Amino acid sequence: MFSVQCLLGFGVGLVILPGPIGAAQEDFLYGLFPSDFEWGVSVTDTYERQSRPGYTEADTESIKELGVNYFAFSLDWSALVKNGSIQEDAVRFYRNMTNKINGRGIRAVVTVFDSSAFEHFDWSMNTSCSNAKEVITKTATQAVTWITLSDPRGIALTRYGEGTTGYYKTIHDMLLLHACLYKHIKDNNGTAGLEIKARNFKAKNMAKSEESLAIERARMFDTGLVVGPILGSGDYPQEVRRRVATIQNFTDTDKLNLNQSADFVAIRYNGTYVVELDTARGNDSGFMLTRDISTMRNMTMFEPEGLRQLLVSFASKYPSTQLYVSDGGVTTETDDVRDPFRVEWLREHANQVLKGIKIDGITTIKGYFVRDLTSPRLGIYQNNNNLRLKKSSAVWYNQVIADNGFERGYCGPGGFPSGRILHEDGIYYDDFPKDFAWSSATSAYQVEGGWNEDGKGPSIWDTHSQIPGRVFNSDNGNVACDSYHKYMEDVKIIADLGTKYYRFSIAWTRLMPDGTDRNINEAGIAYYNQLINALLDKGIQPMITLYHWDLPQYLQNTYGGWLNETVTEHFKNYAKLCFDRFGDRVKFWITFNEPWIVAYLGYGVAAFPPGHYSPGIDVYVAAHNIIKAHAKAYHVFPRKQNGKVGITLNVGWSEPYDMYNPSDLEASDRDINFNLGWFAHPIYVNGDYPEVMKANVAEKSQLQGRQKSRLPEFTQQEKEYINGTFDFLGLNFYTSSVITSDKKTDREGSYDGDKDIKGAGTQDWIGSGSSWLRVTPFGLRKILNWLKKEYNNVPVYVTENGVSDRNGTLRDYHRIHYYRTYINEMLKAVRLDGCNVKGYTAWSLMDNFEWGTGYSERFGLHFVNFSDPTRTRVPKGSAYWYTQAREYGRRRK
Ligand code: GBE
Repeated sequence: MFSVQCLLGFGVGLVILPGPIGAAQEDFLYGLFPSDFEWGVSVTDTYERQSRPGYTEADTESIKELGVNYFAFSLDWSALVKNGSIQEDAVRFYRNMTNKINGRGIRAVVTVFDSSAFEHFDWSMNTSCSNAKEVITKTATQAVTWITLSDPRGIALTRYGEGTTGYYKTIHDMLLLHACLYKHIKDNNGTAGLEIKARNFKAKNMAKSEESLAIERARMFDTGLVVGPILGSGDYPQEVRRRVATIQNFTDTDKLNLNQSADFVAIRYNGTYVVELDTARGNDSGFMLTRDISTMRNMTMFEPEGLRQLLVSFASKYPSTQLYVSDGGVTTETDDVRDPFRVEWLREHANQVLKGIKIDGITTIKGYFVRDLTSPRLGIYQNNNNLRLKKSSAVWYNQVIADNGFERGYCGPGGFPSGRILHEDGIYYDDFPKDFAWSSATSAYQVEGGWNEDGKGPSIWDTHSQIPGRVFNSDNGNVACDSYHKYMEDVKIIADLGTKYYRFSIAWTRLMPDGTDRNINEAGIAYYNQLINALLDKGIQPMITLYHWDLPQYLQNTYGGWLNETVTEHFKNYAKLCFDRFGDRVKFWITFNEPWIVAYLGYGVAAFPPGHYSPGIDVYVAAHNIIKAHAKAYHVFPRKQNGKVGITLNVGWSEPYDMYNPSDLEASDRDINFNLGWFAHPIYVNGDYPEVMKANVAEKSQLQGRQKSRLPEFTQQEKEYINGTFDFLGLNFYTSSVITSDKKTDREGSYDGDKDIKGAGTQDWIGSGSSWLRVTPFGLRKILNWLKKEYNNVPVYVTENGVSDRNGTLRDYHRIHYYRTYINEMLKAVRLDGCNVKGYTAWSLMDNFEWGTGYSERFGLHFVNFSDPTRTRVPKGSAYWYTQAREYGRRRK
């Protein structure tokens, strides 16, 4: 059962080497607990508190929300026994409470006598046992897992002081009490164990072999004293008997009752102490303990590795005893929901448990309990008159339970990690997978020009940008980079970059001048055939976007664009035409580029064409139809072509204002769900919008006096049709924002108001040539982790990422910095967090028409002079850098 490594260090032998924890000690262990592992939470509540109206209901609500299997509490004997007689109402209360907990599918773990139990009455072994037997029977023996005693050594210690005659006598009586209760519970087919507080020991001087003897002896006087008689022979360890002359004897019946009288032991780790032999003072145990103050943190001893050592030593002595680790938890200075030290405490201790199981092979560890649910300054919840608020430690625990262990990376809400994050800062050196798809991108309206040539019809962007003043400087895309004529130069600079992919979009109106299949324009088809073939000639695979915002003007005029479902049929026909004509050679298809921009800027706030202003209603209708159109295109794709079809969504990372404030974490998740989940959830999860979106819009619509939610609904049939319409997810990622929760109560109702969030500054992030774009490389790693978690690690292609400036300098060190740091964060996501990223696309191959800001913002790897009729493409420094980055990716391994 134990690895060789482990036996060397913590076997029953007396030589203690530092080896077993060794190298692994510094590292965090990611991984899962056994599938039947049990998670619990305990409370240290008085009867007075628990019996307040609504209190246990609030308890059960919280433990349900946490997802625990077990809920542990202890009996309060100050309420159970008064004037020597058992109080029936208190017994009834505990029975009801047990039923409530069981009713939630959670098992109650009840401690009969905790360390404070005997403060309340003058106890005797016999009365204590008979009282307890009665209460146990009445509480329903089998509905509960019983802990007979918690920390018997502690009870003795508080009363008499360690090592005194009274101390040993009390422990002796406690052991007999335990045996008495155990027998009763077993006679009634129940389950019972006991809880011990146990210290871990380390030698002051490892080199002195006699001090490793001291460690063994210290363990014997700590855990051995209590569990020896129970898990061993039925008697104290011999060494203890030899050294403590006054220790009492067990009768043969006692021994028989004690022997193996525990179905499990719950261990509460009580810190690591430094041991020195102390023969001079001639005390019983012959050793001396000191605290290791080097491990103090926040005035608390913090040495989680000691827990692992303790578990290893315990399991090697008692290899068949089932173990529960009951974390003692940590008290914080305030009861604030923000409790980073508690998170760190629990995370590091739980991780030692995982190491004990996975690395040391301790198969007897069955579960882990966190203390405490609601006690002020100790609980993982805040409790205000039964109003329960999760602290960040509860968010952490909830995540660990949900994952049944430690997933890599930013796996919790708002990117809150359950484990330690590897290489959060600095550059990480490794290479990308060999088949990683490097690419660069453009879109039709931004580069082609030739806006009315060879039979092309007008799109809403042609119309929009002809109107003076609509676009900055009244710029338009009539000529743009002139790629309609200069595509061979594009192919050349792509080939020079050395990327094996190139992403561009097709202008719908070049193939279908009015957007319908009434008239197919062969000249348009010929243009794209030439481009595709020229790329393939150079070994470059096309990634084609069908819709990069340039809706045929005719469809806008006739149907009102995406507000009318008929347009989805026309889109389907257009998609089918593209698949039929190009699909023999093109294997990578993106239906829509950034539908969020289309719906929000086009139909919500009217910043982009068609300039429709309906921020609370049509914004949702447009999105609804685009999702349907995407699904239709996916279904019409001829599978025999062996291509991939997906959608490209844009999202920023929503950084929680305060990582340790659960409401900010929720706000972050909500924001991302509203931005990206709006489209991704229907397609990648279940055919429907994210729950939080449905709930928020419905609730607000009602408050705004509407009969129906402003968010449209999909029919069951539509849900099934939409769900799963992807082969990959395309991600356009540029920047991040800091956000916090903000309950909105606007009268009219709007998409922005529906989110219940607000911005909270931009910290000191470096800016760019675009007002909305700040340099936040970490956000890419976090959003990739988010996609991994929410969408079942779907293959992700970064289909755009890049940065702008306003001077077009060829010495674009800022752009190299941007690409290096973002690409490195993506590398961390792939190599350290296990994110399924398949490709990366730089936006853009060259400076181009940047929509509302015309030619004033430049994103290119290549410079284009827009007042020069030749529109020569000149590589910037970043183009050379990108070539090399891609090369390194290939060469390193
Ligand atoms: C991508 O969108 C586009 O796919 C690509 O075509 C574009 O060139 C590239 O980004 C660079 O912008 O009135 O202030 O709300 C906001 C990324 C402008 C998302 C900024 C346009 C974010 C879309 C206009 N947005 N951008 S407003």
